Amino acid sequence: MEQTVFLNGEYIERSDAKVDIEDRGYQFGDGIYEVIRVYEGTVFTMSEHLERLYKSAEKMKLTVPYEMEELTSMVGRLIEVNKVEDGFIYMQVSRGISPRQHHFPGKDVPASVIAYTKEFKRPVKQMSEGVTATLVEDIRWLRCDIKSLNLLGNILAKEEAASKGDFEAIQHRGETVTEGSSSNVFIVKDGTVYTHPVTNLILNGITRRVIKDLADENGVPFVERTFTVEELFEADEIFIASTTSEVMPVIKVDDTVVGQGVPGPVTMALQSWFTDRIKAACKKEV
Ligand code: DCS
Repeated sequence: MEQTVFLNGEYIERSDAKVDIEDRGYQFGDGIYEVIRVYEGTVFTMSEHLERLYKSAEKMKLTVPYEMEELTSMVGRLIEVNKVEDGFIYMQVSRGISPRQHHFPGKDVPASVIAYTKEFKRPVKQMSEGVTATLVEDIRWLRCDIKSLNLLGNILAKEEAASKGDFEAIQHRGETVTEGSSSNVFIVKDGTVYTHPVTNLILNGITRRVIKDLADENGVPFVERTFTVEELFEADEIFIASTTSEVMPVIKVDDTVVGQGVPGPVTMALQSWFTDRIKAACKKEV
């Protein structure tokens, strides 16, 4: 059966959803997006994602033409009609359709909003076995806090990793490790978790926030400070985190084996508390 998608206020079939060639999202990547997880038909951390969407919009002087409640009910409706069990919602807002010119179109041009759902299973095998990563120079712009559609830097990084058979690219600016191409990066040293502080150089990940919360709740020291490439290679454990990867152990970076070469105890504890958090969220909604 065809999937229903949301396109500027209408719920239509996927194959009927057409985007104008002068949409600024298409021509400039002039827009923002969110990926929101669904577990057992329940949306996970939805308000956090929507709040970040509004924040990204504000930072790029874009007006989202819907209120939070409207986006919330739109998400609910898409999940219902598409009968999403385990999957995600992709939502995108661009600066609308207007003849190509770099400066903003007039205020009368409304933003384009699209959303669709996809089935997606939790990556349980990779979560239990761990994945490998490639270290790459972070060549992105200086506003990585905005969840921009402009992902060329991230794409080139991910492609470099993928071409080597690795799951993720861990990026660094000079000596400092920033984040993955589509995830945040954490190291564990002597029982303490370290991750890049929330600045313009990383995306303030929602999964990162849940992990910080879980670490605090369970008495695991969690330190938000930059760490170096050298510290990365000397870490006891490394993991990455995102909406789709959850708490994902990294067991090798380039040719360097991390710790014992298997997912470490702190990573696995966080992963298991994360699963409990998902289960609790699902139960609450029923
Ligand atoms: N950093 C970057 C550059 C990301 O693209 C993402 C998520 C994260 C960190 C982690 O953020 P969340 O925990 O809020 O997901 N990227 C999304 C994406 O593009 N696909 O899946 C998640």
